[in-house]
Amino acid sequence: MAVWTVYLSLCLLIALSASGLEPGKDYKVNWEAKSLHFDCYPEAGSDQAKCEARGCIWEPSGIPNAPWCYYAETHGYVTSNIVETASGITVDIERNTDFPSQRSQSRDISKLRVEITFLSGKSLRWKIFDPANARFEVPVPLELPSTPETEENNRLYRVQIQNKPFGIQVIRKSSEEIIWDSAVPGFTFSDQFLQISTRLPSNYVYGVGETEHPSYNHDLNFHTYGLFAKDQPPGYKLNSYGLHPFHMGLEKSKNAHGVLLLNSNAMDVTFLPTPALTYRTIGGILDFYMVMGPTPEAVVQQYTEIIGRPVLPAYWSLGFQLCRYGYANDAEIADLYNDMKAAKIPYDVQYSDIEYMERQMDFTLDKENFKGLPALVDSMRAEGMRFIFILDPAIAANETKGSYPAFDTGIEKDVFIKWPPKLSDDIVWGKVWPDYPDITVDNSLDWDTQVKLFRAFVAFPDFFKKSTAEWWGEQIKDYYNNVMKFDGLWIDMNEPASFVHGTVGEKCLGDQTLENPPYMPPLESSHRGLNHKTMCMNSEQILEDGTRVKHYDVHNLYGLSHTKPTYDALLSTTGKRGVVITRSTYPSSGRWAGHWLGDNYSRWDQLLKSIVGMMEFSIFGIPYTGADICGFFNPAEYEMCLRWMQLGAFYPFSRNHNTINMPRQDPVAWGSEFAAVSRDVLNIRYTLLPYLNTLMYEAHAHGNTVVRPLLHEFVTDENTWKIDRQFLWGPALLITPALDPGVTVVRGYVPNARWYDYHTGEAVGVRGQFVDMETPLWKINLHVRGGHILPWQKAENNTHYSRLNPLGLLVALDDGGSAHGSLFWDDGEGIDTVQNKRFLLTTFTVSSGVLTSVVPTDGLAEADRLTLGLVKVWGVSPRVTRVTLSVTGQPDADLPFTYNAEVQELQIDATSQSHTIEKPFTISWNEA
Ligand SMILES: *[C@@H]1O[C@H](CO)[C@@H](O)[C@H](O)[C@H]1NC(C)=O
Ligand SMILES: *[C@@H]1O[C@H](CO)[C@@H](O)[C@H](O)[C@H]1NC(C)=O
Ligand SMILES: CC(=O)N[C@H]1CO[C@H](CO)[C@@H](O)[C@@H]1O
Repeated sequence: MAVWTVYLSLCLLIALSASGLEPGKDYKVNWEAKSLHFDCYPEAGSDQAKCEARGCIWEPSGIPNAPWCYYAETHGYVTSNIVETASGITVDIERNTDFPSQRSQSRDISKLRVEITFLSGKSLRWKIFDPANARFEVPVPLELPSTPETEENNRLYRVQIQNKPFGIQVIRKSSEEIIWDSAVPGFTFSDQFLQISTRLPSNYVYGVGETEHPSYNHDLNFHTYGLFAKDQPPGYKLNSYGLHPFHMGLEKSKNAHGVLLLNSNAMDVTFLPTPALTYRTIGGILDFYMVMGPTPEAVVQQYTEIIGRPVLPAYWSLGFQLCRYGYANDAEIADLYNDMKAAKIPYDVQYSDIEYMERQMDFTLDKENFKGLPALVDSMRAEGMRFIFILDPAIAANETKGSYPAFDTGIEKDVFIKWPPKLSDDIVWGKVWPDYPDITVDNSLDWDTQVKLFRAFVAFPDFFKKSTAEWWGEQIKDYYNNVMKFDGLWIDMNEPASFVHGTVGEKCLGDQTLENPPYMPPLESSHRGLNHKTMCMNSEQILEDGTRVKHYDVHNLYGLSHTKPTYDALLSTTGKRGVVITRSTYPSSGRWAGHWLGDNYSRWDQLLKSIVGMMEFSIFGIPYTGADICGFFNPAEYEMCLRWMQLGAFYPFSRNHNTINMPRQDPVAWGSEFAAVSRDVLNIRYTLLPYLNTLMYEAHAHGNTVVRPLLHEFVTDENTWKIDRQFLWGPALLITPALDPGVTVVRGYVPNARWYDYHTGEAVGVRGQFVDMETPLWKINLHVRGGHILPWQKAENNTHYSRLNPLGLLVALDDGGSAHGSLFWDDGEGIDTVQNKRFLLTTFTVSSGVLTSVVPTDGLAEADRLTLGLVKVWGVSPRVTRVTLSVTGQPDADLPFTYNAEVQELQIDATSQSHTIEKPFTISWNEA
């Protein structure tokens, strides 16, 4: 220990003198940060004796949250056999028995196999498992290359194995940087406690969810995040609805890589100033996937190639949406719709939360208060509107036999989760929203009493089983055909959430170390066990191949298992692709659904956090996201809600949603000024939907991000590495919202490019700088990047009508007078239009005053064709005298235009030509 400390001090002195810094108090953090102190006692209540009993080193530290008990240098495993082949490396490792066992209740697994596979030139996998006894492995199918990359020269990386302690080092060949380095103390592999740490190549690391983060780039000062799917509104250090053990890291060379730990047990991740991170999980195996980028966008493309590319949502789902929990009746929804129409605020989707159901039971309709809802749905749909209804997984169990088919048929088909047969053949009953029949609910009683007296027993379907997916699909189809139409589905409470802990009576059968494991990650209410607000961990689920697994291992997959059957049922029922929104997610959920950021609060801080949340879900491969605009809990306040409407107009999933018993917060609830600001900003959203939709296509086809952190476009500029108060739509639209009360100016970064003010079309004239932007209450700052062409359409009251308008182009020229862009267009709601090439893809280029279109894919049905409308060109400096349209086989046509010399804007109106854009065209402007 002493030698180690001296060595570190020497390093420190060398580092300090090399950097020209003087040793002093401020650098103490740095000193400790450079050391390799990995926490040997993350649980509460450590002391010297307990620490040393683990063979670790006790040394109090003045640095907040720094570990006082840390692993000795060689703690971990040692290698005993290394076999290298063209496609990977296999290593046998053994526990270094110089050190005692870590946790007596969690059996050490002393001999392990490590399998490293060179998946492709840009990706690799390392799997650490028990070769003697099969352990649980995550049953999520990944899309892996069929053959590994055996040609060394084609790989961006090299792998080195270190002994004592055993560790894997991944080196990026181009920079010789070690970007993964687990040759650090503390590696542990026992039955219910697995731990691995790695050094990070820089202080810039993003992702790991789902928890609320105050900034997009992580604070590395010893912050630990517990991860476990829970019905838990986001809050400081609280684990919420989903699990995403994925992060993106930047390197000193300004390259980026991504790492997934494919494990579905409860876990935690600690960020350390070394810089380093530690994973601790309580089951399964250690199965890592790394993608090499080298750009941040390429990281997401490669990651989604493995976990599956995001679904293409229906075009209408990009429209604005309104919801609240607690509409009193269908008349309230009808009134809201009429008020929105009168205020001319564009909107596409209306929801109903659980109030439309009879006693909150799936697949029922409240025939008293919502008896007019099916007819309202029909009439609104006839006007181009869409409906989305909520469904929870839990099915009520106390209805009279024969009166509730969802439960009766579920019993017949044996779809509900039960105990392991050796313990009981009963269902693991929970309680959620459904009420008992024939009772009068008294909302004035406290929550626990209400749950006890009024909430019915519920059963949780096991969605892994094929029979469950079929049963679920039948319920959805019957409801659509016999009760009410819908266009999308919203699945909630699928962590799964329960109002009793574990089961009714709160006594979980069987192995209690599953409910209260020997190591408990720091979770919300972890002192109450893993089953707090969910089902018992010893409940048994059955995978599609018949394997029996414990809820303990698959809890975090419940939402994912619920999502695909819901999406499949939506498609087969409606014959359209629609959209599914889910609360609980896991890697690959994006293949079937979008995600709203949960039950957030109506508070100013949530505006910024929603940007962080969206950026994280962008890299998790779920681009269709957004927070509840104006917040879910608590009353909203005028200015906050107005600023949130402006920000939310740029959420891919743009929905204003509110909880029960709160004052209204929809855009027509606040008077005419508020309605006007909402209308204006939503008109901008609707105008740009062809661009947003094209980005959604690029996410679906290539894995690009939609809400894009600035660092994805400007990674060589370190200023962008920390920016999370601004975001981009794709490469070209910069959004700088006002996020604080009372502001009239917002400070924003203008990255190094030519940018135009969206509202005026004028070039802003600065670049690579932070600037103060005016943000009066009516205005959100939007900038368009020179060099890009954005497709647009005039906004209408909903997308059914806006889609009929001619296609406009917004051409923002770069310094050299060039620009490019593209348009994806299909029927907006067909199934598999991309796979079946039933779409139009057009690319546009401008150079030297000539706009040219090229059509790589022309599979659009005639009915869905678009004509060319208004083309706006920004940054045209010389005066224009003539504009012509050329189409092969037709005489050139002169086009009417206007030129504004002050703004340098050329507006060309091609409407009169009725030119349909699947035919390539050229527009030329002659400059005087
Ligand atoms: C509700 O159903 C459960 C499961 O069948 C049963 O055990 C319980 O007694 C029922 N409760 C009532 C009030 O009917
Ligand atoms: C929406 O706009 C279209 C086209 O302008 C119009 O025909 C239709 O009546 C409007 N619908 C509603 C519900 O306002
Ligand atoms: C406003 C907002 O959405 N805040 C948080 C809501 O919850 C998600 C997680 O579910 C966070 O990521 C958001 O930051």
